[in-house]
Amino acid sequence: MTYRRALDIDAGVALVITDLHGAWEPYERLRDRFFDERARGQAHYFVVCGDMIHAPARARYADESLRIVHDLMALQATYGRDVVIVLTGNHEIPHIYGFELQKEGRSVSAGFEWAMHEADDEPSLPKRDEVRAFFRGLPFYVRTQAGVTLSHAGASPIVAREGALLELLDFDHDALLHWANDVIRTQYDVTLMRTSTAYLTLARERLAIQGADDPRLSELLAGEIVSQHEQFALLWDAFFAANERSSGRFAYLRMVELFLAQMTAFSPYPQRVLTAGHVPIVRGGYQLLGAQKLRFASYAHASPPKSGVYLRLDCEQPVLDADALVAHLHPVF
Ligand SMILES: [Mn+2]
Repeated sequence: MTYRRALDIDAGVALVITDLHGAWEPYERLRDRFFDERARGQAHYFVVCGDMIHAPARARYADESLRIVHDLMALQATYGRDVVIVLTGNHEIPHIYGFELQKEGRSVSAGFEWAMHEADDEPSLPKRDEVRAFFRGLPFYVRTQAGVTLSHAGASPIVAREGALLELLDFDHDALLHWANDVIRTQYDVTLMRTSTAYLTLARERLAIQGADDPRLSELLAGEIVSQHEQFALLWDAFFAANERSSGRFAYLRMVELFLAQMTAFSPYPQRVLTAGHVPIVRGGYQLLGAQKLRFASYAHASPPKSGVYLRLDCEQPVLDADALVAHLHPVF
């Protein structure tokens, strides 16, 4: 199967939000605002720029990650994937592959795996397999005639590698998972997994795998194997790098410039400005990085959270620099 990981929008207004990390209240507010505006013909696209899930360790709100995901899946089924647009964030990726994401020695991803396990017993809710398929199918970028590219994590070191962006633009999660499963089938002894207490314990803790007879038994191993593949390294660099915190400010601004130039080469319209969330903490809800990059935070990464903003983007009118987007940021609360 081939995927187009970049969507192109040539006209209409997009309401763009990012990094809700399981916070239901701002999600519901923004969703309802979009549908109000849509009913009046004032907005046409709801764009969720990834990291819908995983409340941070010291969050002052309940983690309703799976509820948000289920809601977005239902909205896409009703309105279409080209109206309710959801981009991949790095926090969604562990659940595609079955690896554990940790922060400060604590698992960030296990809670969501267990929530999916519990929802599997609830007939009215989407099953784990459907949630994983939803994540696998998500695009990575939206490009607009305005010249603004919407992303989760912004530019990354991949711009230094010849052909890497093109590879990312039709990235195939399924192929990578098939490869891992082939490796398991041909090189591993399944009975070892069944009889290893250490394996079963980890599989349970991290992925809610329910014992030796669980059909998902090999998923923990698959996640380990996938992480050794060079394609996975590309995904990791594109989604997990922390912008100027990883690379330094000067190098990062150069990456933004290269990223937009490379994207322009594969895009129907020149791309001049990049928006992203991903990196906390964003005082007052937004931050300009040079002339071409706008970082914003709708809730979880904003400091204070209630200073979070969303972007109301006219996808057609040319935007010449990141500063011009500031007038189109609006408070969530
Ligand atoms: Mn992120």
